[in-house]
Amino acid sequence: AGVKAYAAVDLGASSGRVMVGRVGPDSVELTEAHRFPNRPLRLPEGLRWDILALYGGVLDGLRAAGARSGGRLASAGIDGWAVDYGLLDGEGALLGNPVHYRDARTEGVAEKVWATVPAAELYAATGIQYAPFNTLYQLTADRSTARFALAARVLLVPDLLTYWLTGEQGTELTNASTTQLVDPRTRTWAHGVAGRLGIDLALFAPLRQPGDPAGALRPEVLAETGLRGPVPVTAVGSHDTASAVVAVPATGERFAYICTGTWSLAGLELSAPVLTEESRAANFTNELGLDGTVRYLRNIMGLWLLQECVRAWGEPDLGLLLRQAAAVPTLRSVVDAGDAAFLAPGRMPERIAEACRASGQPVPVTPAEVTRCILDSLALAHRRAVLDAARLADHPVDVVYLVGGGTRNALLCQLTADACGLPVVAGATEAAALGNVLVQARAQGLAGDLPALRRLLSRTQPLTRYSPRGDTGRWRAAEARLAAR
Ligand code: ADP
Ligand code: LRH
Repeated sequence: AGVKAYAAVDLGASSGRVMVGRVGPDSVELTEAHRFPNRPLRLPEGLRWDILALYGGVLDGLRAAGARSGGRLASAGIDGWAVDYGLLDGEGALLGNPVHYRDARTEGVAEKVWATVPAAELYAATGIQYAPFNTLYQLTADRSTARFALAARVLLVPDLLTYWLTGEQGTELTNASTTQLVDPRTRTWAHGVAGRLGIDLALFAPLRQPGDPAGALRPEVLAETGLRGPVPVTAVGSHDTASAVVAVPATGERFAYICTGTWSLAGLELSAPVLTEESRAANFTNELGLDGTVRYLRNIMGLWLLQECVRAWGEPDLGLLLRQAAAVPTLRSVVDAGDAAFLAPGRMPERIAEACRASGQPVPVTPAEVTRCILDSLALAHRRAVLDAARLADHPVDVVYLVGGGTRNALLCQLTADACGLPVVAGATEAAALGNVLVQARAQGLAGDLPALRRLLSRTQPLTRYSPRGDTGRWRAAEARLAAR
């Protein structure tokens, strides 16, 4: 009784998917309606997202979601990767393909920004960790382009797709926080920073909170997807990581989480930002979450390292590769999985080998050895992020929750438990979609604060537990080795 169907669109850097969530007071069921590749394209002008192909995937997915729900959806919501945006002209037409955050155009831009607003002041005002692709730096790089001169609006990628589905424009708060133009204390635009940098905040549509209405599917969209209207669209935590953190099946307060997919986002949920200089030096970010929360976390390069190697090796079977990697001895060599040197695509096995050689460690040669080096390095980076976050925020941690596609990698889950010296609970592989549907369900009347939503998940979702093996001494030593370099 009281069970309704919701469509969650989740756009990851490696694939987009549309999931159907059926949610009631005591049940949550998620099934995949449609998955489509997200294939960035290298054009003469640089690396670009194929945004129209993604929109096509969203429409196909909504049609498939409708087919699974008798043509009736209680609502739909979109989340996706952070920081990137489309520019619209005065008539609302898209000006070119959105630039990919791995594009090289932001090289050297941060230094120019810091000449006007020093990095320390930027952090104190926005709480966002340095990454070359933060929207602030992308907009700064964009400002000298011909298309920017025509731009009347900036829409972050999930907001852009929401606009195409509904005809209504807004800027959802959790993703807005990744622009580095939001003050995490007031949870609204950082006018001071924007003003000093000459960024016109009127380019952004008004802020929306997760749970706010975001319009309804346009008649053309209903016709194309075969859905019966009206279908309201809900602003969810439109940053995929914000939605994934909603779906962490925690039952207490002393937990850390790691969202593992293309990226690993590892940290804590807090009620207030940590804006100290020590926190900045440790490269922790304060992104905004549901219900007034702060996502205090570190961005780690994540399974991107493995994806790029697998691509270079001609897409071998991942299951076999991971079984072979499990047989390689632990911690022979590690690289810094937080290093921005691994951001750009291409030559990944070589770049990892070079990093090992340069630091005087054994050079991994076979795909199994390289894979093991990546997974050990990721587990070590997870350890450092969890322990650093706990220390910097003065927040004890007894358990680490893993969610996202990386939970399908049992070796990574086990190594993370070993490295952290803490029990690991692996939850949903499609955590972002799960958090997305819960926020929609709540907007449609499901009762519950964030802890209650999480308890609902802990009762209804399959969880896998990993206990730490052996002593953490070896991981501590590897951590010290890496820090010494
Ligand atoms: P994103 O949302 O960033 O696109 P996902 O959360 O979907 O990423 O995670 C994708 C990653 O999950 C892949 O790079 C891969 O390493 C891992 N993964 C997916 N399926 C499997 C599997 N069957 N076994 C092991 N790892 C997997
Ligand atoms: C993960 C993610 C992450 C961002 C990165 C650009 O998909 O949204 O939180 O930092 O993409």
